[in-house]
Amino acid sequence: MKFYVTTPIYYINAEPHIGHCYTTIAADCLARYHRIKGRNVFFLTGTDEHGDKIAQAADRKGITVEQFTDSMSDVFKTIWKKLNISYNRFIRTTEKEHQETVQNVFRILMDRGDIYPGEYSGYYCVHCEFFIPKTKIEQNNPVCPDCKRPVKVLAEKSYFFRLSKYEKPLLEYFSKNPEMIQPVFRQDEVKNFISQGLTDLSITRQTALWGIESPTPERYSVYVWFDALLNYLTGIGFKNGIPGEYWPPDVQLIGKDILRFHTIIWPAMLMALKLPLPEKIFAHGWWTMGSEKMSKSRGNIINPIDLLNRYGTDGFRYFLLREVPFGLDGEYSEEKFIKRYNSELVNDLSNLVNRTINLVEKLFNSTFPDSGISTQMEQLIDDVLSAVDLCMLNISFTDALDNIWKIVNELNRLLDREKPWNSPIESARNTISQCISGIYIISMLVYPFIPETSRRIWNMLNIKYEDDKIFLNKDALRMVSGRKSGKREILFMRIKP
Ligand code: ME8
Repeated sequence: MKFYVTTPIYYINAEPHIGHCYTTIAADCLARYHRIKGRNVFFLTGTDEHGDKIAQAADRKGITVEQFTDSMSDVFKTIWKKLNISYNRFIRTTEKEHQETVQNVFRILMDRGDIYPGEYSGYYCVHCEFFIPKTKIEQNNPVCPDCKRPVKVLAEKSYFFRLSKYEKPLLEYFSKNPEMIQPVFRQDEVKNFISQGLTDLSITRQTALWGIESPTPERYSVYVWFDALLNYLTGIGFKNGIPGEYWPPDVQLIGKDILRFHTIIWPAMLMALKLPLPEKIFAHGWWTMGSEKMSKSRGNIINPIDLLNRYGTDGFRYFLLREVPFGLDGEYSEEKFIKRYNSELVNDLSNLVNRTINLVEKLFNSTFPDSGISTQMEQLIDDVLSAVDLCMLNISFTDALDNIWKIVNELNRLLDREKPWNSPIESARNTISQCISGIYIISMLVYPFIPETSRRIWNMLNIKYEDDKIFLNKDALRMVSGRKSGKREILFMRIKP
């Protein structure tokens, strides 16, 4: 079974911040989960490199736009490496293959009459890359209704995508497929917007500084969003109108800021191309700082590299996935970060593993005892495995981790209650066996969230896994018993608040 997951492709006018890391880590977590469930996963991310604001950013640095886009896409790749992001492809919209897709799609839709020439008259916000109709702008104060920046006045010949034609088909599709837009509370916003009427979309710019050329005699620049959305097709090898084996996407993760692009323009483009629509588009909330959206332009961002250097990749991944229910907004503070890190990673997980391996060394000459697993523990593991599966299908990372922590907490309670360091050896053997089996399952279950930590636990359990041979499988419990333990290490050290 295949699983195709995507993130937005990020603008490269500035460096990534926590918000970009959030979507990408979430997609990585899904990709890793579905891989260990044995699915054929394709995980696509990348960078959105066209548009005036990119050209202007290069200009400000005094380098060519090619030099700028090369160096900035490397900045993104470097941070994804530090964050252990296991993408299958990193796509750049400046790649030749992508330009071909965009021009190819443009031609197909023109041949079908879904793209036609006309004239655009209205406003354009370079920052939001958005055409704004005259009715949405106050004449004496022409600023973007979203970002409040001054807008450009446009009156130019342009090609249009016949978006209005898809008003009814989109509404019909959403009522027949209520699972597509997630979380469900976002659906009304989209449906209401469509019901107010869709106008055809200008998809070329005569005066844009930097973009893909339209395959028309005038050679305009293709509108950045029309270009960017098509990355999801190029990324999996779209050729001559055929998208290949991974189509359609199983999950497309986005932030709520770009919901309408992904749930109106994008599905309408796919309908025009006569391609199946994505199974699920999930719009998560925003990380805020002092109640304002964290954003490059507001300058209220947390530099992820600082956090990574201080607390490590897995602490960072864990916090982002655990702190806020996926779909809602969340306010970032270092205090919250440290609190969660110390209580859940240090006190619960790290201590459990350290205590257990320490007892294996002391009581069992560093050899894992092997008295099987109790029916109660097996029941708990079974329950957690099914609960986590459901959470991951529903993209509910917090609930998945809550469930995994049921095993962590149960094992800590077991150790506190049974005190194996102080009990007859047979009883200690039984307690430690439960702990080892439980820790093994925990190490598999946390792998999508904190993969480096799983590797460190596997080292202590003396198990070696190749990346493509990790399977979430309860039967593998038996492989631990009878082995020598590996070198013990502390997984997470307490942070002083
Ligand atoms: O919109 N909290 O790129 P972009 C949570 N290139 N997530 C955030 C966030 C925040 N404060 N800030 C950003 C674009 N994000 C287009 C996309 S796709 C075909 C083209 C995340 O660099 C979130 O995923 O502005 C959001 O949707 C995305 O970054 C916007 O990134």
